[in-house]
Amino acid sequence: MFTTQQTDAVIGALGKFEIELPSWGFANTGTRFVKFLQPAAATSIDEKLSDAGEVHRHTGVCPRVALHVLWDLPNGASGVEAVQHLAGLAGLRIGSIHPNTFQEQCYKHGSLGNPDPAIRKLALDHLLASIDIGQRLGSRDLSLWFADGSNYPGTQNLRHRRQWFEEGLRAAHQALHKDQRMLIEYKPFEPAFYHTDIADWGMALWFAKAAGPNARVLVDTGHHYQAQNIEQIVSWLLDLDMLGGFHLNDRRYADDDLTLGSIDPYQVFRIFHEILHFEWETGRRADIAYTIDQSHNLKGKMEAMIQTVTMALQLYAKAALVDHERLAEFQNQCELVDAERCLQDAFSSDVRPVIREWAESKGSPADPLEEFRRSGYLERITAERSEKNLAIAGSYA
Ligand code: RM4
Ligand code: MN
Ligand code: MN
Repeated sequence: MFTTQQTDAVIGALGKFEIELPSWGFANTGTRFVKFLQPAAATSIDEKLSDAGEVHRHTGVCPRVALHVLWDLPNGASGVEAVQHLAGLAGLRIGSIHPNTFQEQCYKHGSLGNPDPAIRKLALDHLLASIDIGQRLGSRDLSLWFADGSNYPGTQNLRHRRQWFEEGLRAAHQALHKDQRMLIEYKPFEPAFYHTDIADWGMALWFAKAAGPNARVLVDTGHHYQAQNIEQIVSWLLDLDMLGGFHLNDRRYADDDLTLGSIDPYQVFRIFHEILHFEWETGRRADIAYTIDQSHNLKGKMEAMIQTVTMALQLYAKAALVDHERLAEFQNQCELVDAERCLQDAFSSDVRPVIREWAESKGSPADPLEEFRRSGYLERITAERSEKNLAIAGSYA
């Protein structure tokens, strides 16, 4: 049983928690070897938005959807009105906009880091077009991830590529509306296997500082080496006012994009704890965009998304249970065992009953997954879409 104070802490935290759904999480995806087709997968932007709207209807905390420009607006700005209209029908707003400078042949040796100035210009033009699309859609965050890098030692000039990135990001930043932000994501490897131009949080931080005042770092939880202390990166970025957002997922090996909390829920809890402890200590709200970056090919996409949101709420609620005053005191006194128990007691508490009550009090289902299964939505889209989906080629042959 929780005290009133504990219940209030959880409900207060949950009331401010929102999480963006990725449009790409509803479409067919696969591994490097094959695309696994699902009969209910979304085959168009209206189906993606409809599915995201349904997840929001059941969970109540996902009012925004993140878009991938080339996948969702293949004809650029001319698609903006239709997308805005469809999002409205689904009861959603547009969240972060993800440009795409990795899918076209011209980017084989890089985009903003390409030695060819004409290719760098193509990439910058795409960023500028994405900024414009973001403005028209009322989106705040331009979320940048680059596949740039190289596969073999000595084949690229690392310093020149750094300089070209800095130039490109600065130029893009200049085009931002004053309310828009630029989030810079890092990743140590894949698709490049020797060097990646923005390989870690230090490089992302440098570029964000160099780009301009509205640039921040985005932490994808799957983009670190195995033993990296992610919550320390998070607390540094918070302290420096440079943390802009997250791509949430879990992993066992590399960028596996598994369901959040499926492998290491304590890791996610520790990240949320650092954020809530920062907010408690400073009295400031951390302005962070949480986005799910997962695209399931074995689990049902909508069920996996609901499962992820449910897990995020549980881990955030657990983090809200930490007794910050006591923890701060124990830290100052170097009472190690007691300090550690503050975290462990919160982590091991069962927050599900409080979350169920909270959800019902605001008119959301107590059990979103069960309610989704009862709703008949999945059966309906399976019937409507299976023929289209099974006609898609899954192999790379
Ligand atoms: C990358 C990275 C990006 C995502 C792409 C598709 O690994 O996580 O955020 O947009 O994948
Ligand atoms: Mn990501
Ligand atoms: Mn990734």
